[in-house]
Amino acid sequence: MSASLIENPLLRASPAAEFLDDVLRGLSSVSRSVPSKYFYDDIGSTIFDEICKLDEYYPTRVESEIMHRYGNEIACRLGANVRLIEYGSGSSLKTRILLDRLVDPCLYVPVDISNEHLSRMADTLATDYPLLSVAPVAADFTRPFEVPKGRFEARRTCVYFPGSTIGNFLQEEAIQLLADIADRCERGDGLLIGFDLRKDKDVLEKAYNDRAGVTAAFNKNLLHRMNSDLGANFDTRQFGHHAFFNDAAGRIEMHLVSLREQSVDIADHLFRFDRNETILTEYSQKYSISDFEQMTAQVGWQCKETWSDKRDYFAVMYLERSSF
Ligand code: AVJ
Repeated sequence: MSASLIENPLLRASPAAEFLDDVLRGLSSVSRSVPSKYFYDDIGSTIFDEICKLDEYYPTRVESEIMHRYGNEIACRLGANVRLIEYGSGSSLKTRILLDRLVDPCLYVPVDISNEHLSRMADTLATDYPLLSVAPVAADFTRPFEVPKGRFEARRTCVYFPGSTIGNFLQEEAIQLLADIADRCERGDGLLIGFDLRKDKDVLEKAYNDRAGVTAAFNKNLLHRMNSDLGANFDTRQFGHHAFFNDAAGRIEMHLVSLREQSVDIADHLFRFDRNETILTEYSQKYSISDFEQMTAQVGWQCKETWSDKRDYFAVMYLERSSF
């Protein structure tokens, strides 16, 4: 372990009891769903990294391009001696582009729900950036968590929320989350956030239905995870992957489809599925820049600058905490 890695053994994200509660609740309701945060066990995080390399999955590639092209401007906006807190850090690949350009960052706090994945990534990052203090926090960022202070006083805190993860939330939940982040920030603190823009339906649907079937495997990993972590008995061959763009709502919806009538046991509960009945596993909301500006302004954020690619596929926005 590197000397600059600050251990934080007290936190463990998403214990099995919470997972079970959420699954039982989600499968008992009329339109069935499981929260998308449960995709990210160790295997799911690894499959997600594979998705990011797919030709069809443009968001990661385009966001990285934006970070490369405008990285110096972005680093300038954040300023020197920043404390960077990343929500849903995954493998921190885009963060490296930013870290390479930031002037003397005080502390990097990657927050992720996938414990094992997070500690491996924090370890490599601390080795690759020996001058940076890295304090990983294994937590579900939709719930309150403690943010480490670090050894040096930071000039400002900046929350980094890349990858269009915000798109996984319903708009009212997204607004709540952005308000919670604002609450925990001081005036002048920053938010650097990446979100996916609305575009041609065909491009969108291809991104969530890749030919190699990696997205399907990612979706179906949720069934495997319920089997291994909750002792469920899903026959994973009897469920299919279904992802489509819901035009009216402006979002991709991802479902698991029951391929026949069947029953599944989960911890003494029996769930019956009709043929073609679905479990909603993910929303991926596509925003416009002006929607996003309005949405954030409601909860104490002032947009300072937005960067996007030539085709307007993706946007990275820098905002500062204003007074309400
Ligand atoms: C990481 C949530 C942004 O919504 O595009 C990728 C997850 N799901 N392919 C997205 C995902 C299917 C991804 N986010």
